[in-house]
Amino acid sequence: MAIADELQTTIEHMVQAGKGILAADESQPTIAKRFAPIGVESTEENRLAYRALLFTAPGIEDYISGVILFEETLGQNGDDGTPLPEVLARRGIVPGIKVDKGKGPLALSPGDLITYGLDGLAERLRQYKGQGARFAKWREVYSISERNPTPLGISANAEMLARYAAVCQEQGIVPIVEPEVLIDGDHSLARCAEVTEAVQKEIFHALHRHHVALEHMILKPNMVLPGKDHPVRASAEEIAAATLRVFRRTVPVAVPSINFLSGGLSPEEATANLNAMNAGFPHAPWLLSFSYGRALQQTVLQAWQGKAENAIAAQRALLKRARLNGAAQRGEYRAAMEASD
Ligand code: 5MM
Repeated sequence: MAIADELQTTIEHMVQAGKGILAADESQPTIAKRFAPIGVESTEENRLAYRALLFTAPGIEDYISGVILFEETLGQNGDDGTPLPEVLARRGIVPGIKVDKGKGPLALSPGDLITYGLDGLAERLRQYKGQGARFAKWREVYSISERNPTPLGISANAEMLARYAAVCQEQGIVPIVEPEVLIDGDHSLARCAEVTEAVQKEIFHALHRHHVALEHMILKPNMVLPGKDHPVRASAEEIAAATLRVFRRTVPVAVPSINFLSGGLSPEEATANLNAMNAGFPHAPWLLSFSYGRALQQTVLQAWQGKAENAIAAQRALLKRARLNGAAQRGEYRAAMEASD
């Protein structure tokens, strides 16, 4: 199949009304942090048990079109020996892979961060594709302070995202481009809007420079929110309006889907904010959906507690959040739905 056809097929499977993406690509330090509060040690066996539970949850394929995996998971097998990517693919869920190698300081630019992992990326993608991955994800992270992100931080991160996306498309892998402006800090919603707008503008300039086909990528950004220590909270409607104002100004309509990250919001807030976007702006030119990690998994971890006998309750918790976010994608979520199983 020609590469453009391959990319288009993957996009059509991933971008569907009422569906979103499950981010289950926690790196080893992050999954250890998620397991710690429930007293589960992050061993290979426990990570496999937990992720196999997620991927086999009955009914999630009605609301989840793709799952982002960590490299270790891509090579693991379920109980019957079926590779986990195949377990997902058989259910009509597209397996993807996080390909960045984490972040660190941007040299000579205090407060700015940069993500590593471009060296050897084409070879790694060929291997991941052989293991079943059809899309990839790369995350750049921006902290807000009075001076950050700096113009250099914004341009260096955009360049990384664009180079990654170009390598992915060359290999027939759909890139998820994830720029996360962090919620940490006491900045206002207006400051988050200003930074997010600058970040998005630079990214789309860079994608254009690197010949990335916008039709064959997915954007995974933060919502526009006040910092978590800001004294004034914003309603879901205010967040939706501020978020869409920024994305209408910056994201070309050729991009098929914007799948938001949850970024430390509670599961209910993440769902309500997505719903407010779809209910308030039904004619947005892109699908507005989710690619949540914590907001889909928090209740699952609480139900599971590392015990096999809790697996069914944990799977039900995942199905519930997937269903409610599927409803939010259609603008049909109501807070009263939280009371149902
Ligand atoms: C699931 O967490 C992902 C991996 O993070 P690390 O590489 O830091 O372990 C993360 O990239 C995630 O895909 C996004 O941040 C969205 O997750 P949230 O929890 O913000 O919805």
